[in-house]
Amino acid sequence: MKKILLSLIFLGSSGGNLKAADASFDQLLKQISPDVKVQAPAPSLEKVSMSGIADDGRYWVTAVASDKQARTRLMEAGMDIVEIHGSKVSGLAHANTLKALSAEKSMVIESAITVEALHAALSSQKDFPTADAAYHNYAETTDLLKQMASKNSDIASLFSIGKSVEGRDIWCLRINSNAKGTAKSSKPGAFFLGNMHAREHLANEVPLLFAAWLMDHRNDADVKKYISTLDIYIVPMNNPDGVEFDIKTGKYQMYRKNMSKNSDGSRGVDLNRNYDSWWCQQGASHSTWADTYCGPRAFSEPETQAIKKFVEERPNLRTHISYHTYGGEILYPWGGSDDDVPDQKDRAAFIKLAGEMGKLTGYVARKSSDMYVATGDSCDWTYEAGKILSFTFELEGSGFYPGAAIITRTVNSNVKAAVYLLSVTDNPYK
Ligand code: 0X9
Ligand code: ZN
Repeated sequence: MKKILLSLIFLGSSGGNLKAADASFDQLLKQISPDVKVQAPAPSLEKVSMSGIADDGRYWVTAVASDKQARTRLMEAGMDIVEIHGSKVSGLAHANTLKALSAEKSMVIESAITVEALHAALSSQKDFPTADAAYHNYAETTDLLKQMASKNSDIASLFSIGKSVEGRDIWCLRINSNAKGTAKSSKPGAFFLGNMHAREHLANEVPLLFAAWLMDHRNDADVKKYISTLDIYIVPMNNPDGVEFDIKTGKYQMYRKNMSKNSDGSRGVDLNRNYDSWWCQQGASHSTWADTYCGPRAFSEPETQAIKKFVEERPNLRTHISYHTYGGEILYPWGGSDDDVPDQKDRAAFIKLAGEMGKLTGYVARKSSDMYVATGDSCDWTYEAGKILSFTFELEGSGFYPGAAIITRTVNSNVKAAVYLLSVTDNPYK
């Protein structure tokens, strides 16, 4: 029974891949429709206390136990056998049990690693819970972006805007009929950014599948025009380390921040409090353990530095959406101040554009600080530093883990809003 349980755990992450390697936008959406038969949820390795942080004095032990009696003996000695492989068994044993076992000559311990190390070893094999397998993890997001770039190499290119704390590339798909990679362009630019908060997985799906939609519809008259007249950038996953941490046990961790190691050993900085726009003055915390920790200084994090550099190197950017979840809102600056932006022309454009995109999505348009004042906000910074008309989308849904069925409708309505933004990017004030 236990043996079967563990086999299922290992199969759970690789089996039933719903994302074909060369799927089109329509196929991708079909695959994630609610009708898709989802496998029974993979059992979680509760026994190993897979919280990702637990180190409770237990070890993952492999011991020699050639028959039932030997296994019984091990269990009596306190070992929790989880897996049986011929004459060997693996499972959990507390340090005190291990001490007792090694003192007994008849018991042969082959290896013993801490639960933390086991967690690290297993982490590469874990993924979204099976019911949410339609969501793209980092490797799947990377694969899909690479595939789009290679299949459409005349109009699309992929490059990394920098690396995360743990060294993952932060990928950017660029769509532009002549300029590729990091080559400069003077065409008006639109910048779509997703998933800076780890647990907001829908905020990766929307820009990622918007890219897939653009590739599939590249010959539609309007899309064709945008591809040849605009410089379009899509960075769907700004916080890949946080995303992977949130899903790697197969059970969501409700994790928000990046994976920086703070000086006191706690983890993470809130990337949406780390920008240099009234940094850490309101609605942000100096406490390292807080979910709204602003970091030791503005732009202390590689994930925000990458965006800073990206924006500063592209003065042609005119419009921007940063995708978050949840609540169904379209927010415009300021988020860090109760004031309105001083430029009346910009203010009018913010209200007009947010209102139009609100009609297409059903989201409520309002000034960001009307939700709450929070400084260090990315969209305040992109607006102030680059004069980019910047919007925070809080995608629909009533929780951070709304299930896979929400993806299709959210992507469809957001494709409309994103296309609208492209339609005004040449002159957002018209
Ligand atoms: O608090 C945030 O960073 C955003 N909400 S979320 O639930 N996705 O974390 C809202 C950002 C809006 N900006 C400001 N109010 N400054
Ligand atoms: Zn967010």
